[in-house]
Amino acid sequence: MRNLRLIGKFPPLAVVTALALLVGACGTLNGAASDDGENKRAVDTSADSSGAEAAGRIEVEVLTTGLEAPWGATFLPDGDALVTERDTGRLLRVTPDGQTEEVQRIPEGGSGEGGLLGVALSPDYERDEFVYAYYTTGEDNRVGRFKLGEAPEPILTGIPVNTYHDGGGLAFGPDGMLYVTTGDAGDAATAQDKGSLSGKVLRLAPDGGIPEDNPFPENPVYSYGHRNVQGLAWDESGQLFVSEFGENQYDEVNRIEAGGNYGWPEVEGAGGEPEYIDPVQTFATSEASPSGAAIPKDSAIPQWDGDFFMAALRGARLWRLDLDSDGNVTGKEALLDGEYGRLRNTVQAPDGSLWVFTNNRDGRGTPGEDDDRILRLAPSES
Ligand SMILES: [Ca+2]
Repeated sequence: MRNLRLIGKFPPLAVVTALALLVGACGTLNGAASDDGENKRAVDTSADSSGAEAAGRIEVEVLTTGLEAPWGATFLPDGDALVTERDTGRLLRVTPDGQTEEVQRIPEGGSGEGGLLGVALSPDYERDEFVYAYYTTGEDNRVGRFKLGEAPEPILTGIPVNTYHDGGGLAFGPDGMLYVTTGDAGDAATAQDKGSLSGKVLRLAPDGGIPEDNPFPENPVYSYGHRNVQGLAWDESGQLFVSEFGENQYDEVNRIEAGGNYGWPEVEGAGGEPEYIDPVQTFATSEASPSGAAIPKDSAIPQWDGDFFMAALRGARLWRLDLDSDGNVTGKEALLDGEYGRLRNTVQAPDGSLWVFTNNRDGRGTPGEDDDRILRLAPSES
């Protein structure tokens, strides 16, 4: 397992010096600012014992401040991000250097955990210019698609809605299909009902139709028995992993198989019962409560390539899981632990960096004056 650590925990001598100099400017001992800006901090990494990877320091930069509960993100071909804000319904355009501009508002009627949630870009965006969003109305959660500036046209409606457990994850898989994650909307038994859209991972064609190779005929359900899934990410082989909120004991990371039953509400965490697929990793809800997830690729951050990252709300940290070639978890590590408050999402930007969203203005946090923020994690240039 890689020996990666936070400077705040085990500061190397040189960094202790820098830290001492910068405490006044930063007002915190949680990290060390780098030389090139007081808004940058460092996460120290060291190479594998094999020395095969040129692993170096990871720098944490505050890219954007002043957001309000940012939730979903996707990237346009020009490198700008589209970012949703859950409660304002704003769709923002964020440049690679963190400047923000409101594109439009998606009318939504959510309260609590509902609102404007996931956003995804058509895999054929250059040609069709479609953006997809998951949002809450007065009567349901739904997925709509639209061209920027236009009103969304619903392609999937009737996802059960509640103040809690509204799911909201949205992403195109490597197979070109749209995956949608839903919550049980407070009615746990529906997670086991393949005729209900709640407590599921759904798989749709880009036009909202049901793919012929879905596991259940004429049914958007791809996997079921979920409590509240929000994060989804695929590894290099095309295997889907999701993050899932547990109830009182165990949050889960699940490796998704078509047609699989993940146990809720019969089982929370690993039950070991043959009819249910156990999670590949569980967490105490106090250290996770996980939302968005990402698996960085393309060796942009060599020591993190292919690892599963998951933003934790209540846990206020970024979890990194080592996955082996079979998709089993072989190690885990908490990053940014307690340093930035509640974390909602993480996504890899086109330049390879990992963006992380805080969620201290979602009604459950203690926002600082800069919240909410987008953090950018990338190899140190120095
Ligand atoms: Ca489960």
